[in-house]
Amino acid sequence: MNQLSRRAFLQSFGAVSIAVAGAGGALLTPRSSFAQSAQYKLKYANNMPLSHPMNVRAKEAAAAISKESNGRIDLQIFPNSQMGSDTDMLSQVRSGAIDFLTEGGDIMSSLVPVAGINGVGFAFNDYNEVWAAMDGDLGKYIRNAISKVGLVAMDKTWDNGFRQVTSSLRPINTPADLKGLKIRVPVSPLWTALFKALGAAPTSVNFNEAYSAMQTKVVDAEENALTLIETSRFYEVQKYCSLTNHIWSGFWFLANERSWDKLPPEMQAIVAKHVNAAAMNQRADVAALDATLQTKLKSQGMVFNKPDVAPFRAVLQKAGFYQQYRKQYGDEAWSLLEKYTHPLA
Ligand code: X2X
Repeated sequence: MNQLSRRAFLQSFGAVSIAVAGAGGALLTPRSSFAQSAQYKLKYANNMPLSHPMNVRAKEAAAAISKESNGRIDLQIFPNSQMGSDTDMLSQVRSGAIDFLTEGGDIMSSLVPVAGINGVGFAFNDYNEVWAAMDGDLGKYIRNAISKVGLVAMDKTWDNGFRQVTSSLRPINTPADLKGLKIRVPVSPLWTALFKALGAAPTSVNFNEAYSAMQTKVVDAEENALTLIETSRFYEVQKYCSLTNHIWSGFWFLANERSWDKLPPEMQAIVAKHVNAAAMNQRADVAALDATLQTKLKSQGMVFNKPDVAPFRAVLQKAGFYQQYRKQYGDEAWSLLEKYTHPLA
């Protein structure tokens, strides 16, 4: 089923259709014996394939939530962009058509500019810096900004991972290798600006169309974390993987504020507890996969290289990229970022 007809199908048949329309045909939502009588039926959508740790852990959370609420809450999962593109789903969670969405700060930044700040190139050196920032004052600042647009962000950010550049044409060793490279980036002004500053030719494509953009050679490259490159089978349409770690990205677990407020406090507590616990497990899954997936991706034909990132940083500095974004995000947000990283601008 193509994307459009699948969406129309889902819209007319609702959550039940997950059993037949889910990628790979798997029945994702745990249909507990309570589900029929659930008082709170909550739709949670995401863009990741079924096998991604996000869906594995969300499924566990849904089961735990159902159990602890004695069947009063049924968290129905719509994975794999079944509800539409990233930008569509963001509109849907705002309107209340869906109750929960996990979405990247890159996509969120059209609505909440500062949510894009984790995408400043070569900011985070490692996961220690990332989680200190996102579980600390930077995350708090972003969650507060998110709360101003009618959305509630759960406390724990989910992991997408450190992003690497893949290409069907050539490995990226130096900034010169990026020159004119047609690279798919998420729909995010910051991502586009970053790759433009590095000399590439970025095109914004929503995630649900990224694979076909590569397959049809609309683009020759993309950038994502290894977990996603593997679970989304990008290795089928990309040959080289250059370990640039240029951006760390994560997912905000968002609730529509009205849907959230409809839940009594004790039900909110159950949802938050299990969703945040799932986030912590999902982080561990992604970190473990990140450490092992190179071997698997090599056996699937990918060729790896690890460039020195100093020349890439230097190009960005020279282009005034960091100064520009410092101005854009403001000194307060910027200093919260730099509190956890090295000085950037
Ligand atoms: O669209 C992507 O590449 C993704 C899923 O990694 C995000 O940044 C939201």
